[in-house]
Amino acid sequence: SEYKRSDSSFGRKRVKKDVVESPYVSAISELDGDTISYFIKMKLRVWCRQPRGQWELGSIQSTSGEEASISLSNGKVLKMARSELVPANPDILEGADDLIKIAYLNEPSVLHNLRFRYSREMIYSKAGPVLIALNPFKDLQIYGNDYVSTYRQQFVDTPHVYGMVDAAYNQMMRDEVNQSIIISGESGSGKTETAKIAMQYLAALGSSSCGRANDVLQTNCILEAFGNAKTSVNDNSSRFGKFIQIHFSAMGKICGAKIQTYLLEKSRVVQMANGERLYHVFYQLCAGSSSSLKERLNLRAAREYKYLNQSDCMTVDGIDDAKNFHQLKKAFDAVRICKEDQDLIFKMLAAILWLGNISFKVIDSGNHIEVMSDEAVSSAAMLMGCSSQELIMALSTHKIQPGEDTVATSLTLLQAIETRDAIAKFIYASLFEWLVQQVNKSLEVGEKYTEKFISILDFYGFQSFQKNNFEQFCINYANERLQQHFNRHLFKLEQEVCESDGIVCTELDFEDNQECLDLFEKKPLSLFSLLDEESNLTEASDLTFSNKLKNLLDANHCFKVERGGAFSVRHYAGEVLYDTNGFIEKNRDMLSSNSIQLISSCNCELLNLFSEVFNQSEEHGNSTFHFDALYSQKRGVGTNFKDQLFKLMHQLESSTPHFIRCIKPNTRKHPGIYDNELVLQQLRSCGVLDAVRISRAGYPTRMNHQEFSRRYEFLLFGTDVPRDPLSTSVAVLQKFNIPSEMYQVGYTKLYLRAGQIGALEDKRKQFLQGTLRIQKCFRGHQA
Ligand code: AD9
Ligand code: MG
Repeated sequence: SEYKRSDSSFGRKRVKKDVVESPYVSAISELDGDTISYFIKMKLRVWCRQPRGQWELGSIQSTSGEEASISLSNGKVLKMARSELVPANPDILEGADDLIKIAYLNEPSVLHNLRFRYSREMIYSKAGPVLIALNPFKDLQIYGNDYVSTYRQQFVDTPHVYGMVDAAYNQMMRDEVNQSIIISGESGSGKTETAKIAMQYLAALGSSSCGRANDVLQTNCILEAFGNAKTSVNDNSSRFGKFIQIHFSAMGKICGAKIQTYLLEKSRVVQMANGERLYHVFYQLCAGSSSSLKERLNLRAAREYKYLNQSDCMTVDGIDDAKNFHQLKKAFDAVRICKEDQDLIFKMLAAILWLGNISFKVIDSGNHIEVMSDEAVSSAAMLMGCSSQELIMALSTHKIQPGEDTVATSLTLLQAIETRDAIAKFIYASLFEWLVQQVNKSLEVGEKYTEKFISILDFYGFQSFQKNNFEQFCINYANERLQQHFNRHLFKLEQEVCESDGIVCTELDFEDNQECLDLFEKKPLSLFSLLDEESNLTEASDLTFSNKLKNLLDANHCFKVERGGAFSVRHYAGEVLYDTNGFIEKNRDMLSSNSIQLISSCNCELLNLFSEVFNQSEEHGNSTFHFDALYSQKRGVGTNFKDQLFKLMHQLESSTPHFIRCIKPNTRKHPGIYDNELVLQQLRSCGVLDAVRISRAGYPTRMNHQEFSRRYEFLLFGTDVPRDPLSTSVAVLQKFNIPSEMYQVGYTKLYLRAGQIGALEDKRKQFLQGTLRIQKCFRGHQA
């Protein structure tokens, strides 16, 4: 999973006048001639870029032309180009809990600051209004009841998920406005854990005698069993996006919840990469079911199922499948899924496992197949509620209808395998959807009880691998939408801060990604609409689709045709190359008419329920594509997802957002390791650096008047010190001739341009040193 990135801003519209030139570094961070001489004079530290991109601390000794001589902290002296140097921050800012407080905002300083904190187990930091969470990869003693009450009573204000959720809860109660907590980050960065920590805090605040809070927490166990799996990156990777609304009563107690899921990875029901697993629930069922359940399902050990044993990974360190199965059953009980329904659910899972064991014999010199009539067929048929013969027919033949007569032809090996796997995927995906519905029914709240809600979004982060498919295409589109929401919100927030503090807002530059969004969704010529158009043509293939894109989308600046039917999109987080292979098939998500017939005729309550979707699609002509009877203008998976996302955005937009960005400090899942490059690339793709830039554009340093006057008041020594902190702040600035364009005075805070606080700190140091000298001298004199 190689990350590629592109720093150019090609294809993005600038919507406001440029104030800060460089996208990631505030202008003042570059060392111009004046700053360099100042740094030499004051022996201040600078960051020096090393040949392989790392940064080292040093100080400038001298300069000649474009070259500077630097002494590194290890004693070495280097000659370096000036352009390879950026200023480091004064000591007092080291480990600042909010990146906004850093005077010189450049990449090495941000990275150093987070690293400094991470090495001291301070995994949470702020970037203005955004909470950054670095994955500790170990249990830290910073959660639980004691911490809940500490944050609830606001004894501390150090950054923490609890603090952010507490603020959201208070705002909901005070302003009666719905809140949302939007968590993003790449796989394994800690989104799901963070979401659970947030839910635990809410459950602690909002629990009441009805026990609803606990039921809401129990839903995690169910969704993780069915929607999470071990991947090469994360042992408990969520293979779906999740949006949960937690409803509160007027008294602030949890009274219900509603869950919406997105883009379940269907392919993981039948295949996975080596070293990975299918969904946890399959292993839980095999490891934890009682002997009577095993008997009813004709269940074997996990290693006897082909879907499961195609990977060499059956168990995961630290995951106890049998124990989790018992917890799953308890969670089912908690959300009132009755024993009969639980039995049906397990039956469906066992049916899928047995389907996977069905094998085929090639006959007719390789052109056709026969289904091996064995235990796998009889077990799968028994569990699905059909006869072995019916199942065999569906898996081996294909009906075509020339005129009135139905003719059945035998399938090829590949078609038979695809048909079998498509049935398994269909059953699982329908089961997942149905389960979410059951959970929602159980946690539903009557309108008269629910007042407001806090929702939590745990969605796949931006993905860019060497090969990107339809899944990445949908996921990155969603991230593009979320990014726009993020930018617009921060931008608005910054303006509100300025207005409420009575200062003039700096004109901000932020890169709007509307053109990229248009590429995906603006009809008639958008990626999604063209994909649907093509999916509706019987003769379509991935190649005809990519040709269509080439001819029709060339004008969009975010789009580029690549070789071999591929195309690339300029996303906010970099350019991504998409391989159109499989786009049409995945968008259609079709099932053969034989399979549809089989599922509809099974004597199984759940399968009958699942098959209702086919009737709907015939009636409305808009749900699923069919193998051999394509209706005109059906909506594909892509368009359905787009519509789902529109609804989600609408909900997010009508609530007050709070953003948490999860960062994975290393790919080895080890505590204590901090990989600069990996962190930097995530900070870029989740927009944290942009967030800091927006929040501090123009006037990065903000200090309230009390804080400022307390620290610098003594510099007014010998003059009349004003009585109120605001006037004291102004007097200090004037005494040191800080030019008026370098600051703004707000009602509550002072807003300083970058570098100014550093200059004042130096004055303070000089003054203190001077005082110390006088004192020493005085003592010496006395002695
Ligand atoms: V994925 O996109 O679903 O593959 P997530 O959800 O971002 O991913 P997850 O929350 O599952 O990552 O975290 C991965 C692992 O990191 C967890 O299983 C924990 O072992 C570890 N982790 C994450 N956050 C914390 C934490 N706050 N404290 C301790 C953590 N461990
Ligand atoms: Mg997750």
